[in-house]
Amino acid sequence: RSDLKAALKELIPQKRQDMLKIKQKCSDMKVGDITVGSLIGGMRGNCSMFWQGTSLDSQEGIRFQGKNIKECQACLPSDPTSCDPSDNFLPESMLWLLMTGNVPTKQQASNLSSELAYRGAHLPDYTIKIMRNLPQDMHPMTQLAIGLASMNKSSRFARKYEQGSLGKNDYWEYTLDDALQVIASLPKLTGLIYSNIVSNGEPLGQYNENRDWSYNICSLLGMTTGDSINRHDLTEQQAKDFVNLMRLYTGIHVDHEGGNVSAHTTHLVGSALGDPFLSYSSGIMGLAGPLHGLAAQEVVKFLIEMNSKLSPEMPKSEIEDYLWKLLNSKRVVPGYGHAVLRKADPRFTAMLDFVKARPEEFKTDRNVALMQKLSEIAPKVLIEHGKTKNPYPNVDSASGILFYHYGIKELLFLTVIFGCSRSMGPMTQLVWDRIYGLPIERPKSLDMDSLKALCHL
Ligand code: FCX
Repeated sequence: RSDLKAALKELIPQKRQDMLKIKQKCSDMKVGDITVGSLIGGMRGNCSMFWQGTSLDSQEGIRFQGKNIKECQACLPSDPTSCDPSDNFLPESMLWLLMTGNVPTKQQASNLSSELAYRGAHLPDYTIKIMRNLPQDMHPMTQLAIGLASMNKSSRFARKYEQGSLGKNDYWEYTLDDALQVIASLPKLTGLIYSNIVSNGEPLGQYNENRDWSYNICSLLGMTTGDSINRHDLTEQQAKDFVNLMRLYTGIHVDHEGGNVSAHTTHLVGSALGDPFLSYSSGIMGLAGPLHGLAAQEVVKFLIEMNSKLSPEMPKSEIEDYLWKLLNSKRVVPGYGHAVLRKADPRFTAMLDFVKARPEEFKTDRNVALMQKLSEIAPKVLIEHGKTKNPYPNVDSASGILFYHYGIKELLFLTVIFGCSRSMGPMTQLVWDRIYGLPIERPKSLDMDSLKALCHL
């Protein structure tokens, strides 16, 4: 076991006191005004959620407990078994940072990684049975949501709550146990889904309790050289790079403050005291939408399709024409725009840096080349088009095509990898929701008559 629970126990009294003070002294303080535009416009700009781990600045992008991506890359511990300085930090380090607000020591990160590896080694029999019986062509995100929801049977929080023996102040401990179990189970669930899709359920790799969370995801996808089938004949270096891509991707997709669909859904369902399995299963359903998590897959389709229509040199004029045709047919350019961000997504920059650090690996990949070209050309076209508030690339414009490069060609599956990563932020928040004893969410809605009356119509 890691000492995460002990670290939280130390933090809780002060944090609870802070929250109590805020509640007692500032409950009537105004945060902002809600406009009719926001009411019928997806609540944009309506600041009405509390979210502890991350915040999104429209200009600078995501900050994890106040730290931007570069700062996280500089301070979060990486795989303790490797001495390669170019290794990305472990997502487990990020989880510690999100949960506690502190950068973990190497030992703390390593212990948390071991705890997750231990917890994730055995899925319940009934979950494995359910997963193995799902149709091969069922949407991978549906499979993931089903797998997670089935594990509610083993929820410690749900059991204790049902027994009626749990005081409100102690909810968080059982929620933390479940939350860590959700995160820990994702490599195996992901492996089961992928093997269901590509190999008739035959395992593609081995789960190793001595390896980190991302490594186990890669291994179970058949993407490591040591303990998996290595379906794509990856070289040692490619397999190592793929593990680092997985750590990078899953390390920076953990959270994007509270209002995005997957995080908000998890929080909302959890607010009714749903356990972490049910709450995150719902979040996964939200992530599956094409305007949210599925966008990475849309981008890959888009790049492949566009590449098939372009001349080999990919001239700028042809790319511009292609984009205009798309926009004139009222379709969106996938991978561009954002509900909050107003600059290029720093997560996109991080993915691009991964490519730039490996020029030999990517030099013949036309899709990756097009992804890079588009990031220079599409913003100008979108600005001229004049609708999009943010004409710059978001992370999805680069992420999927990198997984595709190494051999993950089953596009619908890409969002499952996103789902592994996104568990960490919303699960952190659920634990803190319980620590603070936050109530069920229940915003007021207005019907059409009330809206018309308000607008004097
Ligand atoms: N291409 C063309 N038009 C776009 C566009 C794009 N990439 N992005 C936004 N627009 C259009 C909108 O469709 C809207 O048009 P309308 O007035 O006719 O309805 C107008 O520009 C204003 O939208 P805007 O306020 O800028 O954006 P929203 O907050 O409504 O939507 C998303 C944000 C991300 C949904 C939108 O930019 C989009 O559809 N992008 C493409 C899909 C995508 O990449 N999604 C991933 C987002 C992200 F990373 C994530 O959450 O996972």
